[in-house]
Amino acid sequence: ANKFPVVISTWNHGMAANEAAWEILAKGGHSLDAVDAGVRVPEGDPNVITVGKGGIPDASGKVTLDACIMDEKGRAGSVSYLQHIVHPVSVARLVMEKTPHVMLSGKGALEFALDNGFEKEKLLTKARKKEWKKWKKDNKEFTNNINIENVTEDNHDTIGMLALDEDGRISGACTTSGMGYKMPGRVGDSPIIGAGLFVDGQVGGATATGSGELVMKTLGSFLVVELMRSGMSPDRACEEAVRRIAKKIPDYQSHQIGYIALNTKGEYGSFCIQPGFNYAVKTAEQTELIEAEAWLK
Ligand code: SD4
Repeated sequence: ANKFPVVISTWNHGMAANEAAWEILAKGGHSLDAVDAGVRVPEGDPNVITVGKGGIPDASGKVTLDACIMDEKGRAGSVSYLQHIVHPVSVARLVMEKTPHVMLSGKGALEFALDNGFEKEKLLTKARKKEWKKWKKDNKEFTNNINIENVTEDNHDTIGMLALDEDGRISGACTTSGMGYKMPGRVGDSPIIGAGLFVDGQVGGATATGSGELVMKTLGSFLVVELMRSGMSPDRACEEAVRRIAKKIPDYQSHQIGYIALNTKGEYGSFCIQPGFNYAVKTAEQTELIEAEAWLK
């Protein structure tokens, strides 16, 4: 029996996102439409506090979004440091489909979005503004702290999603407001093709969540896909990419990274640094939240 369609995505909010993706996959739709629709759910949900609307702002109180998307043909689109737009993933998709480029950033990305019918919206909600004001009061001196306190509990909501449709086409998307209270101008791994997300139509896809700097330094998602190309299972490929971080990055123990991966046979897996990372899986028979195996026990 076919192990697909299948969709997987990071964290608890992946459950609702998978449902939206499944509506498209169940009808025989394209995985690209599925991941776009899927990750738009947390992007539009003000209670998901590190994706889209309602995301935690940077240290200066601005909500700046990073996102990317990739399909089975290896096409890719990305936006970084995008402000005022609720659905950066859909802007990234337009970059892929309507421009000769892969990535648009900042003001240019915003202008491109507005020119293409996206509306300017307020992304900083009252709740996030209140928390930010308190954070500012308590942290008069800004420390560029990207360690574990910033990526556990409430602040771990980057969504990365991978889907394999009925016709065996794989696509992926990744979208985030990034590390909470990040340095103004900081861009993480999520919009970087090969870091936060990578898809190869012949092999599979991978996506990352956690301290983006560690993922960028090891080009994690690309690494996971290349390991799967050489024959590793999704689980072991994710583990090996975490091992690479543990080998190369001295203070990795104070960070969380979670990888998820899906191959073109429909097999999926994950691995993380710290216990506590989970991901959502949806197939015709299965709707499940799975606890990832961790490097540190
Ligand atoms: C970033 N990787 O901006 C994102 C943040 C994240 O779970 O995934 N948090 O570095």
